[in-house]
Amino acid sequence: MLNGETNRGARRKVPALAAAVLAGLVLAGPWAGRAGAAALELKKKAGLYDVVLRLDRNPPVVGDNALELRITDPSGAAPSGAKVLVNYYMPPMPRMAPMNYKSEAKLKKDAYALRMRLIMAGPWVLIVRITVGDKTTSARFHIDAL
Ligand SMILES: [Cu+2]
Repeated sequence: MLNGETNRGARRKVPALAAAVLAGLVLAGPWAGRAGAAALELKKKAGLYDVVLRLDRNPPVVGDNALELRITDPSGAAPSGAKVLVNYYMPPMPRMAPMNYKSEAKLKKDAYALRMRLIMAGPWVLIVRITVGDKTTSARFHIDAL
């Protein structure tokens, strides 16, 4: 009796579980790309390197933006011992004090991370300088902060 009830209960749970798994697949499937749209992702070349820039805010905002840079060489590997400097600035505007900042992005797991504080809405230029050994290459990105 108790077993029967348990089994019936288990049988009843199967469709619910299947539905949950399907919902999970749907969420991880086409919708995952949609969730990813919450971040801004841009891709550029710096010499031979592919640089993928990712900002947690899309559009970028006035204030703090978490910046991540994924750098790979033509074989798909991350360069070892790279120093990554980010120079971000607003193109000069009339009656605007120069807004030009430099900061080193620090390697965290597989990406170089930096908290970037944008103090004004409008266009910003990001120059990512990658130094490996005595060689420096750079990539330039354009973003608009709201
Ligand atoms: Cu400005």
